[in-house]
Amino acid sequence: MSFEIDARSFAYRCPADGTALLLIDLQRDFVEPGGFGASLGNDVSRLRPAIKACRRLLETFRALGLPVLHTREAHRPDLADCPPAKRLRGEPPLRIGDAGPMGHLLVAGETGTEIVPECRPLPGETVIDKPGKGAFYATDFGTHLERLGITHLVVGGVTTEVCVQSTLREANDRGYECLLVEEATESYFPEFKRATLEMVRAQGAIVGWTAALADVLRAFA
Ligand code: C5J
Repeated sequence: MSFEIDARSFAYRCPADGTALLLIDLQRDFVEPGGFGASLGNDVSRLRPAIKACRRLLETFRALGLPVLHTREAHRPDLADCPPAKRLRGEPPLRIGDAGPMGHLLVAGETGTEIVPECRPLPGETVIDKPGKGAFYATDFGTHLERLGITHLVVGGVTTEVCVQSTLREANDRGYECLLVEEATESYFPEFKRATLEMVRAQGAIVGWTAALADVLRAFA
């Protein structure tokens, strides 16, 4: 059995026994005031629409019994996995590891790295803490995909041009067929989201596919 999604730039086909939902970094640090995203000067309210769309995808995949994987951008409390170049860049009021209203920024186990309640993982769903922007770098994400027999990833999360795009490119280079759900991803910069969607699907799906949420839900109904 397989699903066919009316995607851009052309149809996306994925097998029922090889497709997973991947939700990237839907953690409080990026979508709530006082977190890492806000410390960089961003309007975090811009990301909220993606949460609702990701929730719809979660409900659909869970109802079908298809695998769901979540990532969080989260460092070890001792920051041993945070390169100084990442921590010290720029002049933010709070840096990675500094104490803020939701605990130490981008540190595993702190309130800020909790996934938002709407998309909270269920027992049995894989959760990957990643120190980089891409989900494969310095994690066992690839091992989990192999264990689950995954070849196709339906993707949502934040932010579009940073962790989502990095992960799509890493996955594409490893041979995964990826579809990014347009309403299920957001950027602090609308023009970056638009450009990312276009560059992903350009040149005959050079990185992957994009599709409207309604078309994805219809295909899985
Ligand atoms: C960022 C992410 N934007 N999850 N991380 O720093 O996209």
